Amino acid sequence: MGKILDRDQIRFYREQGYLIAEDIFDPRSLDETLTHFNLAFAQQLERLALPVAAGTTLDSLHQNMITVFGASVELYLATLRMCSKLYGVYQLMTTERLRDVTADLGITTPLFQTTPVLHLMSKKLIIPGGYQGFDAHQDWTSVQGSLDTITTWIPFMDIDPHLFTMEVIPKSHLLGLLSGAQEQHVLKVSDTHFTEEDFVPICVGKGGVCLMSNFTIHRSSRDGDERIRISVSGRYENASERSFVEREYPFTQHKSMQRGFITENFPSVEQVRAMYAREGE
Ligand SMILES: O=C(O)CCC(=O)C(=O)O
Repeated sequence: MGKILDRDQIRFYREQGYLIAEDIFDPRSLDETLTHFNLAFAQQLERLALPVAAGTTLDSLHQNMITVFGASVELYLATLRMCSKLYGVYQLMTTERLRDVTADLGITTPLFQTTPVLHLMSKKLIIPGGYQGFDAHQDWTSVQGSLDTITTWIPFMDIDPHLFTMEVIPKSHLLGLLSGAQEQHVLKVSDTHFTEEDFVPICVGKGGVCLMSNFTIHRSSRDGDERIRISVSGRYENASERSFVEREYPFTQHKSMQRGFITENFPSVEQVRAMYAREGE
């Protein structure tokens, strides 16, 4: 028996290709991370002299995102990109209880090929011609590492079926790798492999996680109201899975770096010195 999951939960995961585990994260650390997301958007609004919304963290975050989005879609995307790299997001991924749950499911030597990804769904934040949720896909193609890789999907709020949640097809992992068509972000699984009725909405409480095989068909639901849904999705891969070892640790994702200056003539020597002259600030 595992440290956190019982035998029935482990069996459920193996048979169904997904599992919901509640009470894995301290809700306060989820809230703190949301506060940092909100701060990131508020800082940009202050810089642009635009109004910063007050209220509960989630409502003000949603409103502040909408205002930044209205001012500049580029800035909105840049701010979201930055948010996905914040400490709190990494802290979630490395939470000991999450590590233990994945160990219960067989990830003996966890590794992270990818950085965590934020998924955000809101009717008021639809990028023209861009991402607003994913069509039916399997996650294998995005990493192609260990066969037992687990997708971890962590929401920042209680998730119900009308919150643009993620939907999965139980047992679809046992179909193996399926044919489909490459889209911008995912390889869309051909709809010859499933019917609409096969999908099950993932409902998980704040503090919980949905764990899913890399072969489980899933997609973003189109069923949502005026609320915002934010979740962070990551991959627990296994450095000791036999085929991964035999295939000599392959990765799909590679590091790339921009050489040269992003901002010309920045920083000046005065700016550098001012940074170190802030004693007692
Ligand atoms: O959050 C979503 O709507 C989709 C997440 C997803 O497809 C993924 O993490 O692979």
